[in-house]
Amino acid sequence: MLEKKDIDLEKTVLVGVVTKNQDVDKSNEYLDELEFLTYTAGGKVLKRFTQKMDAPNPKTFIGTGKIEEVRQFIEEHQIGTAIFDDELSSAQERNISKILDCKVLDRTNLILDIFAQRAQTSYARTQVELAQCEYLLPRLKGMWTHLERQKGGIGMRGPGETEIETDRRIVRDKIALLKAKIKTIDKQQAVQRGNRGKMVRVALVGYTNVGKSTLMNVISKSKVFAENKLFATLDTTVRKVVIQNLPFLMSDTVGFIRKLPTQLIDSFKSTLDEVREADLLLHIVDISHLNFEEHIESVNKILGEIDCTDKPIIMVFNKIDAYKAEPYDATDLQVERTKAHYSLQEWKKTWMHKVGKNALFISALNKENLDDFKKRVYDEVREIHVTRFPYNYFLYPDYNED
Ligand SMILES: Nc1nc2c(ncn2[C@@H]2O[C@H](COP(=O)(O)OP(=O)(O)OP(=O)(O)O)[C@@H](O)[C@H]2O)c(=O)[nH]1
Ligand SMILES: [Mg+2]
Repeated sequence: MLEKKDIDLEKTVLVGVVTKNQDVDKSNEYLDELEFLTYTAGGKVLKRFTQKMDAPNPKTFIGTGKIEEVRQFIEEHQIGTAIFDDELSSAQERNISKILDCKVLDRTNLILDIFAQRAQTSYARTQVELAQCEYLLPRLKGMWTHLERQKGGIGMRGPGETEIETDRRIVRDKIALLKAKIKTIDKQQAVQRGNRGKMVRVALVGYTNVGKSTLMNVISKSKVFAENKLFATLDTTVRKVVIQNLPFLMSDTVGFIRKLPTQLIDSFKSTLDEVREADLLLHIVDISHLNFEEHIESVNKILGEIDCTDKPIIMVFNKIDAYKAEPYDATDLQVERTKAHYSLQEWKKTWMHKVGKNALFISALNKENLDDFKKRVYDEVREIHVTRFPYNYFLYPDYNED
């Protein structure tokens, strides 16, 4: 029997491309992630379409034959939404929705929509709304010309133009308003952060769904919302944590994702201040995810964009309980041994080689290796702490295992 939950899910199809820089496997991995995003947003995927192409079609993104194939499927299965993995121009979006006769979204739309659904506090809502307006503004012109054409020429030309302008002005005014609102809250938050004194600040960063909130809960015995969907956390939570007798602040914040819309990075700047002002970053990685190395790159790219690359970083590889290497048969000459066949031990070696003691392997869920984790964080925080309060040095002895 179908659960009610399943019936409520919106029916969707996904569309992606295979290009020179994106082979079939990569394209599939990206579509896996897009499917997870769709599920998080409240949709279920009935079919995926991919097309091999050198460059996207400027009018319809994919080729005319392919789009007809998608159209037929959509008509047959009464699908409400088609989701494209890549960003569509406003012209493409318009053309495609005309042909497919359904809602057309791209990856950015989808992420913005999830953020909008998930925003709990008025602060998060304001930031998401700002990102949505920023996304909308350059697309407004196209939307109106579309309507204009539908309504026909005479009498529409003048007012049409004016309407674009009025509409733009409304959105621009809204943007100004939202920015002012954010500024006010920022001031309050800066004061709050100032009140925390000189305590050492540690920020958990990482790709979405890697277990940041779970780890935060385990370490600080708090209750931050964690679940197996993307972007469970949008606001930043800060907790005081004490390891041995050394107190410091730990923050859990919004997760990153490949191609995080720039509008979101911009409007979440203040949420990300917690990361920017941190003394130490713990970069949490889901090692059980097939693409974890690419996730690390995406996170590093975003850390670069928010000027955080010069901070000390500890790499924390989480979910070791769920790590499975692909089975490797040494006698099979057809299959070359790759990283997918690495054992956990080999990954440890690789990363210890890269960053030395700043690579930890844990399971936040099963509380595995948490002592190693605590010890490493303790040592690092103590080092920062005693440079800040040299007279406190005697207070903090070496980490005591029991
Ligand atoms: N198997 C396994 N699952 C884990 C582990 N840690 C967290 N999880 C699961 O991973 C999922 C995501 O955990 P969260 O703590 O919400 O992840 P997050 O990084 O805070 O995610 P966002 O807030 O969405 O960015 C949840 O279903 C957790 O139960 C772990 O060590 N092992
Ligand atoms: Mg979280």
